[in-house]
Amino acid sequence: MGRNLIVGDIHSQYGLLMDALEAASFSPSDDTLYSVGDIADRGPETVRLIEFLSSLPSYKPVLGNHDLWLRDYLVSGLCPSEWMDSNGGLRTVKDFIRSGVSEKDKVRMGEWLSRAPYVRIEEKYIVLHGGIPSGWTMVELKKVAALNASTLGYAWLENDEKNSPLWNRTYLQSAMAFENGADPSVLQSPLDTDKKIFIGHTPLNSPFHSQRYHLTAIDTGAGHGKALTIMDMDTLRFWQAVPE
Ligand SMILES: [Mn+2]
Repeated sequence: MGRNLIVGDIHSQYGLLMDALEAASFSPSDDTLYSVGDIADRGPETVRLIEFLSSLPSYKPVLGNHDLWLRDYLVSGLCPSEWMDSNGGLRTVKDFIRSGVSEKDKVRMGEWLSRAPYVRIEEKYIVLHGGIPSGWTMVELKKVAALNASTLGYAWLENDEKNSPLWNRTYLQSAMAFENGADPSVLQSPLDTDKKIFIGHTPLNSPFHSQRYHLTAIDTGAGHGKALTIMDMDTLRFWQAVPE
C-alpha cells in the first residue's frame, strides 16, 4: 500500500524536491504527495516544478500565500511590488519569461493552482498553510475547506494575517510556547480534533511536533537556503534535502 507523504514549502527549489523525493524513495504510482503550499517564489525553477507536480497522479496541495500571488500573475498578469520586491516574485516572473511560457499555458497553470483548496480536511489529516486562527473550531475550518481560490468573495482569507489560515502563525506559536512550558491558560487553545494537523509557512530549524496541539510543522526553510523536508504523515518519519 502506498504512503501518504507531505512536503514542506518548496519555494521553486525543483532540485531539492527531486533530492528529497529520492531520499524518501517516493513512488509516483503508489504514494500520495501532499503539500502545505508555497510551492513558488524565491527559488530558481517555478515552471519546471509546476510541470512536475501537475504531472503526478496523486498530488494533494493546499494554497499558500505565495501560490496566490503566482495565481494572480498567471491568470491576471498582476505583479504587486509586495510580491516582486520582497517576496521573491521577480525571480518567478523571470523564470516564466526565460522559459517562454505562452499566455495560454500561464492561464492553464494558474487555473491548476486555483483548484487547490485553502484547507484540506480528510479522515486522518487536516492540511493548511499557516495555522488555525484563534477561536476557530471544526465548523469554521469545514466552511473554508469547501472553498478554493477560484471562489470569489473571500479575499479576507488571502490577506488577513491573523485570521486567515494561510497567514496565521498564532497556532504554531502557542504550540511551541506550550511545549516550552508556558502556562496553557494564556495560550490559544488546541483545536478539538482527533486528526493530525500539518502546516508550513513558518521556517523552522527542524520539523516541530506537538501532541497537545495535534500539530506538525514542516517548513524547514527551503526558501531561505536551508532544508526541504518530506514527511510520512502516519509515522512522522522524515527525509530532507539541503542545498549543495
Ligand atoms: Mn507562506
